[in-house]
Amino acid sequence: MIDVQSFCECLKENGFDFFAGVPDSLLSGFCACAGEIFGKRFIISANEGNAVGLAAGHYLAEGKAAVVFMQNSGIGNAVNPLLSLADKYVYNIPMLLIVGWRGEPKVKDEPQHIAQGRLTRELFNVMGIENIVLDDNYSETVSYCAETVGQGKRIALIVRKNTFSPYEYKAFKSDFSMTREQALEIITGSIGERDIVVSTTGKTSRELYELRERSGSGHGRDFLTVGSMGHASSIAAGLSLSTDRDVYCIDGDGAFLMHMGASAVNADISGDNYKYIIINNGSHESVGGQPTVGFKMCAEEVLRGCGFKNVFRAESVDELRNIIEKMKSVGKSAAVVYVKQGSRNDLGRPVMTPIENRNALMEELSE
Ligand SMILES: Cc1ncc(C[n+]2csc(CCOP(=O)(O)OP(=O)(O)O)c2C)c(N)n1
Repeated sequence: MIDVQSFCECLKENGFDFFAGVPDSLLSGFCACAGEIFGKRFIISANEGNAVGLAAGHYLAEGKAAVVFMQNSGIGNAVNPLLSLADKYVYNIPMLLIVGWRGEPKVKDEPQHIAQGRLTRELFNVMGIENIVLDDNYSETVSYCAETVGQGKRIALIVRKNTFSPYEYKAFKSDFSMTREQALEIITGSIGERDIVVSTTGKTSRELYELRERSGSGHGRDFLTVGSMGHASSIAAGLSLSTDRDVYCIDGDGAFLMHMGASAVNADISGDNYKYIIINNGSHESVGGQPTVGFKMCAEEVLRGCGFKNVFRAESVDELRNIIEKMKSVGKSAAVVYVKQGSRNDLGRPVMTPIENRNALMEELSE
């Protein structure tokens, strides 16, 4: 196991002092520690492609390679700027990529990580980006990376599960009273019995799954967006166009930010049965609690600007109950629910497969 503090110091000694990326649970110790050491030069970007953009801007201004960090799920978001901006046939921007390897072959992981894990190194290979699996011998590896970026190239460090030591994240604490799970309980308990719920990536979907198990209400009206972070809102919008049932998307602030443009299109195309709810905890809580800009911006104003005429805000249990009643009657609407960070330590994972989930929902919708 690599001590994250020594690893961050090693990066610094080798000239890496600017970071941009989207956090990952395998990188949570690294993100916590690097955030503390590098302060404003450690940026949590809205998506992984934006991180490549930030790294390019940094290189243009300082002539130095930045570090771009991500979970391997985010490679897809980064491919376009890696190939059409940073590639040697375009602007040839050097950078060091640090990539969490979910779904590593032969390591047990969730279905949404399997293909991505199997293809991770191959994807870098076809992009012409040298990639090395990080091991305890990191000091030599980091100086090799410094040499490589010094030659104007891109190089990736692939990080296995349990590579980095844990590092206590000095998370900010918000004063909101509800937890995400309480909010979910209220929402699912207040909406109509036939309504469909599309939930976002991470613990939201895991909590929704457990809530349905506890209440015995079945999973047939839920679509758990276990992967493809940032796309739950579009899945819900697409679905809502061909059903007369109300369709609730329960999103996270990190996921909303990742593909924020989708909200403008979804507000435009959807009908009165589309109900969009962001549960805003100001962080990427599912992967370690790294901050988003969720509390620095006004998501309600953004949603209004996107074309939702009815936008609500809730900070307490009573307010949430109230706004769900309003959402049921006003037609197309959106809401931002402010919650504190945190989740149960004993939170499980769905035992139903994604295909079973898909089939149950499609059967329900055909009734
Ligand atoms: C494209 C992509 N990047 C990163 C991840 C890793 N990831 C899974 S859940 C999550 C955090 C989601 O944050 P938010 O939407 O705010 O929900 P919260 O966990 O706070 O409830 C991240 C970064 C991912 N699954 N996909």
